[in-house]
Amino acid sequence: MKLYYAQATCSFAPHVALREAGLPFTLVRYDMAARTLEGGGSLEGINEKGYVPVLELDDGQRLTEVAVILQYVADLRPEARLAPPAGTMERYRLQEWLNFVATEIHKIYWPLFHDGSDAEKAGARAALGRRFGWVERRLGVGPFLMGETFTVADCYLLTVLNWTRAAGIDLATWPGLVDYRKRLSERPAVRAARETEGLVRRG
Ligand SMILES: N[C@@H](CCC(=O)N[C@@H](CS)C(=O)NCC(=O)O)C(=O)O
Repeated sequence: MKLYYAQATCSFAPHVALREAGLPFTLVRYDMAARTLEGGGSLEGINEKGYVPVLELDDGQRLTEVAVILQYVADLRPEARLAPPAGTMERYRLQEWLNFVATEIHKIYWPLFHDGSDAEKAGARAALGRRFGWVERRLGVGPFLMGETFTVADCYLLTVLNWTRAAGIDLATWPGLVDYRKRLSERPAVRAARETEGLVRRG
């Protein structure tokens, strides 16, 4: 399998999931600033929608959309317990989280990273703040979104929490989320993904 990714973007979530699952994969880097794809070609040539992540399967099929790629990866390695079995109520709970992170957090950042007006940026920060407060309450003292078990929903939430500083949001407002982010960042798969994407500060 091949994951098309861009540094520190939402593709970080499937990148971590692939490592958590212990699956073999290669990476192809998309440079968002230069709009170039490692090895040549264009991102649109890989995904007409023009964005990462794209997971290319060994038979050449390509899968897009973070929430779907995450579940696909989890289902390839059920013993890693990255998602409850399909058809169970717990699986719908996982999908509830994935959809929430995608539509109520991930996409709400848009004006903060794409030259939104000051009013749009303030609105986005306020909306994100309300959602972070709610997530913090839901997390309670449980280590992960689904309780005791780390799942692909955590891969996604961690990814979007990693953007707060760049978006001018002080995560310290939600100490529970600071702890959660720290806890997850210490996982070997997360460390390895950060290292590979060049996100580890040296010296
Ligand atoms: N709905 C898509 C959104 C993916 C998306 O927003 N990708 C961003 C990075 S987080 C991207 O590749 N942007 C390309 C660009 O801005 O050039 C998904 O869930 O996978």
